[in-house]
Amino acid sequence: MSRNTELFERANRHIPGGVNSPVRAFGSVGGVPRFIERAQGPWVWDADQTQYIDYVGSWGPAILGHAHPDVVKAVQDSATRGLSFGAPTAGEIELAELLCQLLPSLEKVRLVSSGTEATMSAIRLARGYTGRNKIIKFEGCYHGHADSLLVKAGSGLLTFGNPTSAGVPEAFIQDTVVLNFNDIDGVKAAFSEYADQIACIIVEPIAGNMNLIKPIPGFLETLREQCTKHGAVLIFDEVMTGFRAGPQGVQGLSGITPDLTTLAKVIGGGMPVGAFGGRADIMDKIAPLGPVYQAGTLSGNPVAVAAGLCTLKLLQEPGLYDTLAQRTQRLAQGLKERAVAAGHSFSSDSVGGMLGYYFAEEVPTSYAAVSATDLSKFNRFFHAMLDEGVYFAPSAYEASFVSITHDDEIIQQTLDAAERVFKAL
Ligand code: HOZ
Repeated sequence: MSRNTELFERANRHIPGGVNSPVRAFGSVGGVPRFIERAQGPWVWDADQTQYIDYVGSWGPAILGHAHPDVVKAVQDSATRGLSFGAPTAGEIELAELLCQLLPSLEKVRLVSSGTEATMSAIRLARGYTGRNKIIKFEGCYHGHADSLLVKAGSGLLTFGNPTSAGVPEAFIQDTVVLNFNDIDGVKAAFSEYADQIACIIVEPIAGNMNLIKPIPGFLETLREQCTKHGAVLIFDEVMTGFRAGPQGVQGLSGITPDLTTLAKVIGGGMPVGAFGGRADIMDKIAPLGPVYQAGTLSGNPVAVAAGLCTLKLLQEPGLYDTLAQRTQRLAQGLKERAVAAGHSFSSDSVGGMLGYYFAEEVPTSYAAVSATDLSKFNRFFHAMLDEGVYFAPSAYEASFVSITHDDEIIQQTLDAAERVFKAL
């Protein structure tokens, strides 16, 4: 029996589904999840010592490649000075200053420990600031697992076919208005209907939790315009795209300024850090300044902050994002060429270091369109690539991630493997 199988059987005895986060269970692609023992640069090794080119990258944080020596050293140095104090540290100020400097829409920012905490807190803040209850979210966007956001949500919920979670009382979601991603008219209609009841729109400005789905021209502009017109707060959930889609996330690429932004993943460099920030007049409603409560013992944890700071500083190397985007684009384009040459309906897309590929003629622009792609072919492709030593995201509803250590040779190896797989599929 393989060591991965042995570990999965053992895990299932005491961990529900054998995993601590659902998509990891390989539930939709089938088979045994790989238990990772170590990682370096673009590589991961599983419990059977099989080596893979990794395109999960911890779902985004490993943008510099796994175990970057400077990041590891920053963590080690910080850990020797103590793991957690439950009191403020200078490192938190430095990270907050850097985030505000890098993202002009942030005037103030609060650090938390995960993306879920960031989005949950941003929603509460938007409601507290506006004194309104309704929120708008989009089908297939995933904003973590806070109750009011688990309606028609992406990521693991789509992967397992239950877009709305059980255990969420109707009362908790009666104020969540769910619209179709990229449905400009739907947004306008919702504001016509609910006008001054809407506290906020929360959106992944490029969705990364129903595979990679970009906004159509005018969509983000409409969100901005409607929120401004009706006094609602526009929240860009850049947990996935922040410092990943580009140096200033989607807000930098689109030129659209949200009122609040949620961040996680890259800003922790692989350690648990999240953040929400934005306009000072809104952020000042947070306790201890204002009436909206939010707290956390491990918020701004010094070791996690050290990893995040080091990562963000390294990302400032001139040209890094251009190189990352070019390589990711080459991968996306190369996959498409090889798939089409082998006779498959296939499309692909990329932004910065995020990759999407779809067994469908056209790049999807909505949850419905992603669901209409050939999911069973995706699953067969995923496993055949795994056998070739390439570890893509184990769900057609997730984006894949490229790091700066995925150099031209690694991309070529991936494309060579994909060519063999497409021919045999
Ligand atoms: N929800 C994450 C991807 N969109 C997966 C988290 C994990 O399994 O680590």
